[in-house]
Amino acid sequence: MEDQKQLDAFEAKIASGVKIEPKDWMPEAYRKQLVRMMSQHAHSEIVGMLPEGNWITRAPNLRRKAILLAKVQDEAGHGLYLYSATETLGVDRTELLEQLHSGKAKYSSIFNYPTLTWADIGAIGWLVDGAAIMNQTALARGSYGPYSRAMVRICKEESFHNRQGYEIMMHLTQGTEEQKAMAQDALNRWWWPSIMMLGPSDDQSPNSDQLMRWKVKMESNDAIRQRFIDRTVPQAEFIGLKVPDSQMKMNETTGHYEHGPINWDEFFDVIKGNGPCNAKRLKDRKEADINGRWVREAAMAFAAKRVKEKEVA
Ligand code: FAQ
Repeated sequence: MEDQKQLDAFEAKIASGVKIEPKDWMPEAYRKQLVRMMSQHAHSEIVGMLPEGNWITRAPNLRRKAILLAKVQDEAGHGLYLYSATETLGVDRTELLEQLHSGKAKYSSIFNYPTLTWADIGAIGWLVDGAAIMNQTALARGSYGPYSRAMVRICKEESFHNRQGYEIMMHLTQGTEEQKAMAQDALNRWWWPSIMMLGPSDDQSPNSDQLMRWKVKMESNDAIRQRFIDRTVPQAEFIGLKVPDSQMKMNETTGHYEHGPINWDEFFDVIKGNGPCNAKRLKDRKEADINGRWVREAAMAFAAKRVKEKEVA
């Protein structure tokens, strides 16, 4: 009986737009859903550093290199906020990282595709950050305080990422025929995975109902996907590129684009671990964890030394 009362009060709070904070009562299912979604998001940020990190040494000039370095560093920062926000739910990040490294935890499907040319870096900023922002501006209005607040800052940084990606693509499409072809090829390879990264269609999305009822997710996967398509197709046309979907057309009555069928078999295969780069991403992530251990240990030793010094003073 007490639980029902607590649940009603919790749901009334959400309905009136008051944020849920870490020490507030929450149903176990709400906590579990948040840990699942926020940790998958945190993992996506740090695995997402890998395909772009691959191009830092090969960026075409110093300006591009500095921008890409800053972007990849931002993704590490996003991971940090998100692991910290997840820890407010009583879970330890070491445990979450173990789940990632053992292959138990999911991270975004999109990062299991290779970055073959410099144009892929443009396509990631334009399409992947573009899709992520479309999703995350909605999540910034969500019910769990620490997650929604993390989204505000992350979205601001990702808006910059998105523009730098589009600017790379624009620059390439104004270049030689080869550069234009490189930009189109990147769009061809990244378009469908970017559409898919927004999650399975609503009829195959088991978590959406509960998450939307508790305002963790504010909109369905398909609704966000439609908005992303409506915004991105004209951007492609503006720089002389074409999305690789022969059925894409504007429906003048609804004012929305209609797209061809999405290959959901490919999506489910990638999230099961069978995408082109799943094994490499996991291997590189585990190596980064091992190689970074001494830095974490040194930082902890330094922090302990500072505490001791303060105690003496
Ligand atoms: N990849 O019931 P739903 C970024 C799983 S950040 C892998 O619809 P939900 C920044 C899902 O977990 C990108 N798995 O799930 C950046 C579930 O499995 P489970 C990440 C996926 O949670 C840019 C099952 O399918 N963003 O890109 C994916 O209601 C550039 C059924 O699905 C976030 O994580 C997928 N794409 O909706 C970094 C945002 N989609 O756990 C570097 C937060 C679904 O039951 C460079 N997350 N699954 O075993 C969300 O908004 C949601 O979790 C969705 C999925 C929309 C991703």
